[in-house]
Amino acid sequence: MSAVDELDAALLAGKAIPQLHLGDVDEAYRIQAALVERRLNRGERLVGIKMGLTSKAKMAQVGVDEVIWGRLTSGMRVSDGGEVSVGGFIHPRIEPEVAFLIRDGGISAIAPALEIIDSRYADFKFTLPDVIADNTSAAAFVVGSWVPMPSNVDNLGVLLEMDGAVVQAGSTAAILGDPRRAFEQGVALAARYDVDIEDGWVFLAGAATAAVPLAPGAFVRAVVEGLGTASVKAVS
Ligand code: OOG
Ligand code: MG
Repeated sequence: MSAVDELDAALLAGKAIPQLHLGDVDEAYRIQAALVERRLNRGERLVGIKMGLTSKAKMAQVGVDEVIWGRLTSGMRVSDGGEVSVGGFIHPRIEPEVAFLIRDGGISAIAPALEIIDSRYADFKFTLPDVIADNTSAAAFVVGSWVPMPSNVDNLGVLLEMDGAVVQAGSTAAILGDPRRAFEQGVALAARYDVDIEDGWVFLAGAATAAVPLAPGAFVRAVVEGLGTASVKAVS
């Protein structure tokens, strides 16, 4: 089986595979593109891009210390305050993010967000090219209400709450010093890999804190100072 076949089978079956030990980043992005193409052929649409490992907390959690990017599809989007079915995932984790709304190649609004990641590799063990090929562990995401860009977004408090208790706390400063830097890098990376960013796309800047395991029954909320909240209920 090819890497694309293996990763797609793991996604569809909700069953982990051993890490692939891929060695080349450009090859890994080609695998990612082909893997996401399978989802598009099954009726999904591209709705945005996501950055990963833009904070030290995330880099430390998975032992990879380079910024990565992945593709977001319509099938991953969960409405704010809605339910996400996690039964088909392997070992889902959830993390607080900020999202940008893209218009004319720039940022037109910002929102608190949640990302659910679910590495298709056993124990979340992967090399940099492995995680890139696996579409940067993307599984689902929630975007809160869009609000106008404040003049500064480089030090907003970020909380991740589970069933009302704070389980992670951080700041948008953790995201490359300023999440707008993640946007700039993401736009540059997308151009390098021939991705045409479209109006209305969502841009996830990367988690500000480490991710936490997500089990059915949990109610999770991201709170970003001055922006509001994004929430989701995990169901089986
Ligand atoms: C890789 C995905 C990282 C983020 O926000 O840093 C990511 C992983 O942690 O499995 O989405
Ligand atoms: Mg993320």
